[in-house]
Amino acid sequence: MLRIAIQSKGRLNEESLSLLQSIGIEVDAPKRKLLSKSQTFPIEALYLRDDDIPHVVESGTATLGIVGLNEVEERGADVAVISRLGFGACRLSLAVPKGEDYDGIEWFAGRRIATSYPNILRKYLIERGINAKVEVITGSVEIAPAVGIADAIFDIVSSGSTLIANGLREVETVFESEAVLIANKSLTEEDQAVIDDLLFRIDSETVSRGKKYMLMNIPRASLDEAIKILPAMRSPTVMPLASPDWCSLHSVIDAADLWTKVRQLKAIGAEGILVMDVDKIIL
Ligand code: PRT
Ligand code: ZN
Repeated sequence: MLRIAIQSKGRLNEESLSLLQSIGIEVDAPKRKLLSKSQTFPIEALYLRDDDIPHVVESGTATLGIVGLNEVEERGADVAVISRLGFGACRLSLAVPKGEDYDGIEWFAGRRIATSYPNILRKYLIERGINAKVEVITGSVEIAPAVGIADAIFDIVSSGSTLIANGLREVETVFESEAVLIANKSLTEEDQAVIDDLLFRIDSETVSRGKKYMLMNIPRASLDEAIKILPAMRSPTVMPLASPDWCSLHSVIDAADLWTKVRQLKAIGAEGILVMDVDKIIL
């Protein structure tokens, strides 16, 4: 039975569990239980605070963990990052009060920077030869300049609205993060086989995320142009229709491109366009 550490509550909890569910692994949500065995896969979930996950995986108490890459980096955990999971995206950035005349990284020399990520920040400052004072605070870092604890902050940003609400301006992006799957570095053969299966399933899930299946009727005369608009995994599927002047074209596209593609295809005569969700893509 392989153990996977998952955040017990907080931003990554729900998406970690729904990722497992989407690849056929059902585990009970963390109510009162710290551990929950899956009935559908040889795995058990261990629910923890995200701060503890890198160390628990490094020590082998859990073989796997789902956690923000920022936590792995900050704690300097000696674990293997085996997959980027495509959710929990954020960045660690430096921000200054918006009225400041910021003219580059030198601005921080001699200033106080509040953060909950002192290790990543110190490394960044040392690499650039900036001598600043790092003030470690946990929680509500964004209010530090307003209350006079610091001149600037180094914190997690996703939409940026928290910075704006606190009169701060993001000036340097230091570290890009997302949720990752981490593994202990010494694995048994049996663990490795289970992990290979898990990674295969996760890859299929990540590939199909944000994809749409699209089919339409297209005049034969426009087929070459349509194929240029719709680059599929290999190339689009073309099927004949009863009328020899028309064919049916099928392809998988990024959902983000949908309306641009629809406009281009309509312009070359596409009709009866059908768009469907993609559940899984097994490459
Ligand atoms: O209780 P536990 O210790 O487990 O959780 P936690 O409170 O330490 O962490 P949690 O649940 O807040 O975040 C877990 C992980 O989610 C982080 O380590 C990041 O990897 C990731 N993540 C993604 C974020 C954000 N986006 C995010 N926006 N973590 C925090 N934030 C904060 C941000 O600092 C700001 O204060 O959310 C606020 C809103 O951000 P904006 O920019 O959208 O306004
Ligand atoms: Zn935490």
